[in-house]
Amino acid sequence: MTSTEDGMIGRARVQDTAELTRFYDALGELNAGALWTVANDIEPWYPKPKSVPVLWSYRQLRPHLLDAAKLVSGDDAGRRVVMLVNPGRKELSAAVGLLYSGLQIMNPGEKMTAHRHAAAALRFVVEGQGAWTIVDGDRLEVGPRDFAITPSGTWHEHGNDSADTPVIWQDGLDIPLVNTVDANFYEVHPDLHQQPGKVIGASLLEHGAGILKPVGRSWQKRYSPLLAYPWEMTYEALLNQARVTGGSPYDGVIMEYVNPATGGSVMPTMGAHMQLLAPGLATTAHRHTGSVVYHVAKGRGHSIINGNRFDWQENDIFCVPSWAWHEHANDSGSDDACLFSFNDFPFIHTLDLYAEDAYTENGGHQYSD
Ligand code: 1HN
Repeated sequence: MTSTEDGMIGRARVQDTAELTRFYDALGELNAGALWTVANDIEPWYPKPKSVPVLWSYRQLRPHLLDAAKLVSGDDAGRRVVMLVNPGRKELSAAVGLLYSGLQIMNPGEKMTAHRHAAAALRFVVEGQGAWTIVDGDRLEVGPRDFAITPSGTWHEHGNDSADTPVIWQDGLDIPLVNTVDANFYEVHPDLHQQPGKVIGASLLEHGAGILKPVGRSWQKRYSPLLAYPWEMTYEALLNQARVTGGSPYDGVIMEYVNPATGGSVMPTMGAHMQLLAPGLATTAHRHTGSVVYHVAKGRGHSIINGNRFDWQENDIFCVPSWAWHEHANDSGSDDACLFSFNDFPFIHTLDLYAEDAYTENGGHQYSD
């Protein structure tokens, strides 16, 4: 096993002296510093995220969302969102790692103006009928447990056509990532609204067949040409998969929402999964680089994240920071549980930074302390 002693040779281990303190001060005056004073912090033996595991209770947050719907107009807020803030990531407005998330509420009959930004977004619908979003001219109509994407640079605007019920959905964005690399841009649509195409849900009609893909339609973009992923198709795919395999020891039956043109992730910075935990299933712990935000799409259970137990029920949201041990359990003996999740894995993989470790009796077998 690798030693992780900071006093060993090979690690910075200079003791402070009065003379060194004067030396550090002099460097500081010149906007410089001695690497060995920070080396062990900026080169941790293994990832040490500032993010902590958090569970956001939907039951507790929902009344505040309804308050927000009364307190601010959609037009004034731009987007009426209660964001999910990780206590270790406040300065970045991140839910975990470099991922942002929030719960957005739209009143009956309300519609938001169109804009676009370099940051990419995704939505997972929680409740309400009548929700729609227009993404680059494609009008998508979405309901509970549907998943939709708003890739980087696409014009988007949303609304709720219901006469009497609010719509609540979860937003996920890579905004902390895009801001960290100082690459974000924002634009309001010159006409405030787009002109939608004639066919509703065109991307789903064209690219949603699953076993067939259109011939002669080339797609050069880095994100999926399919923008909406309905729950019914997703759940059916999971149930079919579960008839053939028990899935992964860490995740149960888990499937990735894909770009049907490539089989890869839906967007270059963020990916998304839906997983099914059979009644009574408890998974084995593992850890990996990359951050994940979970939404309980169905059922009840618990997850143990770095030794802390989080009990969850439908519509709760929780996060797993990079390199945190985690395992999930379905606490019902009769009903399945489904977890939707989104992550930064595509970005982590692009940079060859993915690492994974299975839990063993001595607490993991590589890079561990
Ligand atoms: C955004 O554009 C939306 O379009 C929601 O609904 C949340 C959070 C940060 C930045 C942009 C939306 C957002 C956002």
